[in-house]
Amino acid sequence: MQLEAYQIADHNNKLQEAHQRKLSYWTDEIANAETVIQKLIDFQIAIPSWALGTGGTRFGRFPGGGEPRSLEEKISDVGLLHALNQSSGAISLHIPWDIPKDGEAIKSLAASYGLRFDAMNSNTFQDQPDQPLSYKFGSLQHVDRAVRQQAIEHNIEVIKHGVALGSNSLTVWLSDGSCFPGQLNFRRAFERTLESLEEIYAALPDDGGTAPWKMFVEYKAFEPNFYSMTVGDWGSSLLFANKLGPKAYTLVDLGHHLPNANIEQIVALLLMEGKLGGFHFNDSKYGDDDLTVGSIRPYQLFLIFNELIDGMDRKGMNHATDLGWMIDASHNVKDPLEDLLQSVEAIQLAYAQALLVDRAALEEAREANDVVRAQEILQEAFRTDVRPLVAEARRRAGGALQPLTLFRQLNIRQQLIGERGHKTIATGL
Ligand code: PSV
Ligand code: MN
Ligand code: MN
Repeated sequence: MQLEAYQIADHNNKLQEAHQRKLSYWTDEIANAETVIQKLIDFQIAIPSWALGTGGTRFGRFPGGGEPRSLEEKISDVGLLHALNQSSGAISLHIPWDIPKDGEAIKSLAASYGLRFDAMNSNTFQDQPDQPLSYKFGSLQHVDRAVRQQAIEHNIEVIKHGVALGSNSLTVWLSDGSCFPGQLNFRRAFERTLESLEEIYAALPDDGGTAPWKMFVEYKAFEPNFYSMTVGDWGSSLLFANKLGPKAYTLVDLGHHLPNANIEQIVALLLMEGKLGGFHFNDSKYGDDDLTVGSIRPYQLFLIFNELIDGMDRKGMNHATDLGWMIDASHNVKDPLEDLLQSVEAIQLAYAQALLVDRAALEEAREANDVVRAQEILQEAFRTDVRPLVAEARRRAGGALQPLTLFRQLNIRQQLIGERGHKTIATGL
């Protein structure tokens, strides 16, 4: 199904008066309101193809109705999200969960919804039915050269799919590691992984006139290996990225840290080093919970954006294009499309709030060791209701003032169930 422009216009017309009232108040209050709105319009967040169906990454899946049955239907779902919020203009694919059979056709289908392809994700953390060698004891770190070679070739295959789709980045997340002390020689596992990554890195396409290809090395502290992870933290990811070269970066997935890690500090330092590549946004209370962005720790999300803006401004980076902005969230108890609308909005709110921080005053307070004032400056921004600015950005871009409300009013899920049936299961974990 596709949304018609009049459906969005009708919805916006009904809400316009109330919206304008709130917006006028805040545009009077906030000196840089116009800049914030413009930055929000330019800011696009990639939707993961594996989050369009229900199902967390662990235990049982409890599929809802009308889930996409093919890559084409997944693209159509992201198209729906983008029509509603005008901020989900990209899709991130996992191979082999979503193999494009005809790259050109898939690319133009996506373009018909205004979507482009963000980072491609390889998968050497599961064995596929037709795969000769097993990843039970790792992939790029494996003691057997033949297993490593298979995993390297898979990653190169993923790059090729990405080239056909117009993507320009590869995210490598490895489940490699060990579950018991003694199982693995840490140093040799690192060296073998580096060697394998070097071969994949060498296969990244040259510039070719488009944006240069990047490799994102995603770290994770635990799971599925529980004693050691070979790319277990930002330190090891940064080591790999530095050794690999200028096209390699660290990718931060918010759920991949040990409890209470100071993620905003990690972000600040990676940016300082020019090695932050992008994000997998989600939220968590305990571990890699993959919950809706901003549902548990919205202040942490704001503090991360606060560092991002500071760091990107200092380096003259373009907020919209110089980092990969992706969601990595998925679970059983919500409609996945509603969930993704919530996640995108949470990211936009944190971004907008962080854009309000009075940076000069904050630096002054820091220089004077005025801890109270520094905290007040941050919390003043965090407690500002930026929802009207985010809604205005959506409206100006052609989206809905309240995407979630419209999603429900139009009975979109019921319509998808009508088209696709009750018992459909999207591919993915
Ligand atoms: C692993 O937990 C991870 O965060 C990686 O990004 C994977 O690609 C994704 O989740 C799979 O769901
Ligand atoms: Mn991730
Ligand atoms: Mn994860």
